[in-house]
Amino acid sequence: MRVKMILPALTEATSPFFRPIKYSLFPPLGLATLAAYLDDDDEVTICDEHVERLVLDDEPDLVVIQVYITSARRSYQIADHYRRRGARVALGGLHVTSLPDEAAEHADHIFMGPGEDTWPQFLDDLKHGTALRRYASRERSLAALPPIRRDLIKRHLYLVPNSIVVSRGCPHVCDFCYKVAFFQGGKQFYTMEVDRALAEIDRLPGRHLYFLDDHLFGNPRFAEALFDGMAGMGRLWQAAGTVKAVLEQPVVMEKAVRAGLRSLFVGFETVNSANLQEQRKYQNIGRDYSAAISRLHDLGVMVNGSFVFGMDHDGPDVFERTVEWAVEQGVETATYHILTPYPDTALYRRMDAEDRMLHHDWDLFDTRHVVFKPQLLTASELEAGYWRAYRDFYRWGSIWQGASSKRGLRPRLRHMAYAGGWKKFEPLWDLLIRSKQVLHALPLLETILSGFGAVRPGQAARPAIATRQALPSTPVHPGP
Ligand code: B12
Ligand code: SF4
Repeated sequence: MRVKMILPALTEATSPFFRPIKYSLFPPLGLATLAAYLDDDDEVTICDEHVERLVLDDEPDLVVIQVYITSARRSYQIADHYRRRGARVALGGLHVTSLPDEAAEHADHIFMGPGEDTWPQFLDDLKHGTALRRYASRERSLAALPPIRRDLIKRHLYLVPNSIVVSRGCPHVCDFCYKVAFFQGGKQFYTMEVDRALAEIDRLPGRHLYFLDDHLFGNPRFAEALFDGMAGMGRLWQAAGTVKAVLEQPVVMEKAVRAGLRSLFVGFETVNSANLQEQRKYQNIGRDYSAAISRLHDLGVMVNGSFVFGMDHDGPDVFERTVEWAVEQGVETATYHILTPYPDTALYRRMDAEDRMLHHDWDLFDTRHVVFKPQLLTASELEAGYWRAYRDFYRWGSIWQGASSKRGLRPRLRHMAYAGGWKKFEPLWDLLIRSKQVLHALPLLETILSGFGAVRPGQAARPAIATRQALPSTPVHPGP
């Protein structure tokens, strides 16, 4: 069987004028995971439209498309095209799970939730001529996961080809997050077996890794065993975690650093605690954000702070307050989002019930546009404030001020290089992407930045850790 797997892109990612680096960061791991279940004699390709041109005049037997909300329109176009050409089309992913009826109009088969149980079942049904129109995931386990087909990934097109996920979901429940909707009907958080996770890490060449897990520290026992196993592997890695994990799991955190953790994406979301109550982000309420940041900095870990604007208690001063706070804390990189009610989340249901949704143009549900009526701000104030926050945080003056909060010249230079690297050199990134040389930037960055990265003994909690190299604090969603 000829199988074509596609990750369609939103328009801006394919623009001939400018391609933001964020779309060339990570390869399509979800599709490479599904490809692993195919037979050896199946002919399979993966096309990621963010980084390559999609050829549309071929004749695959089965087309598999991963649909995100912002790429839904493009995904449906491609699906309709291939169905007209006689191919069988399967759609799955986050947006299909949120709105299965919408997706079903463009597909022969749709899949809701993670694919590790439904996809092999479908392949088996297909062989027996009994494939269903809809599959909904119920059995949640990573125990029988075959090795991901990384051979299908065009590594040279990505800055961070070594992305990895060793768990699915998250133990928390936040109103604005896609997670509850995606994992409904089964376990909301589960991990690989530690040995399998270590084997997967071992398969990855080079030193650098990026864990894309929603919450790598969500199961402390698993995390501790994983980091113990990784100690001595000589890896340098980045991941996402919560304020709670930083403050309440000191031993796990130290083990993470010893295993190579160099930057952490932390969802602070808001500097306004009434908002946290409203969004049911209970794990952040009453936590000392500053203490978490100091703790990470003392360990030599850089912080990518993630913040959401537009919650009901946010007034016109929220942008300046948030930026000032992050700069004062010496946060290295910041990612801002406009609150976006994704369909089938608790937030969406509340906004819809209050008649506050402005439209359903999914292209604009990209966290950079206002798609609902904010409470204490107008939509244009919110959008303008969001862009201003980016400008203000990444001004040289702010970068300098953030760097000045560090002790010693090297940490300061490192801060300047990282923060500046993402936002001030965008034309250079664009050039590297166009010339398909982006992977070459990884060792280059490692080499340049490791000079700044060494923290002098005594400045970090553990000298053994402090003398190792550091990596850029690559944000998962590095800005607009
Ligand atoms: C890495 C990442 C990116 C990367 C690359 C994405 C990629 N190459 O896949 C980049 C930086 C480009 C990116 C961009 C954006 N992202 Co992003 N990203 C992620 C992140 C952190 C990890 C994705 C991942 O690899 N997961 C691991 C793999 C194994 O899981 P998976 O991809 O979901 O695949 C599984 C299932 O979905 C399912 N499946 C998927 N497709 C199909 C198809 C079939 C047929 C079947 C059977 C099953 C199936 O099976 C797979 C195996 O279980 C997620 C958060 C998360 N933890 O998932 C956010 C996330 C996907 N991003 C999100 C958003 C909002 C965006 C942006 C809009 C942000 C912005 N402001 O620009 C853009 C636009 C993306 C687009 N193209 O439309 C949201 C999506 C919300 C939604 N409802 O769609 C998420 C969930 C973050 C969040 N918490 O809100 N992102
Ligand atoms: S902690 Fe993060 S991943 Fe977990 S439910 Fe909240 S927003 Fe979603």
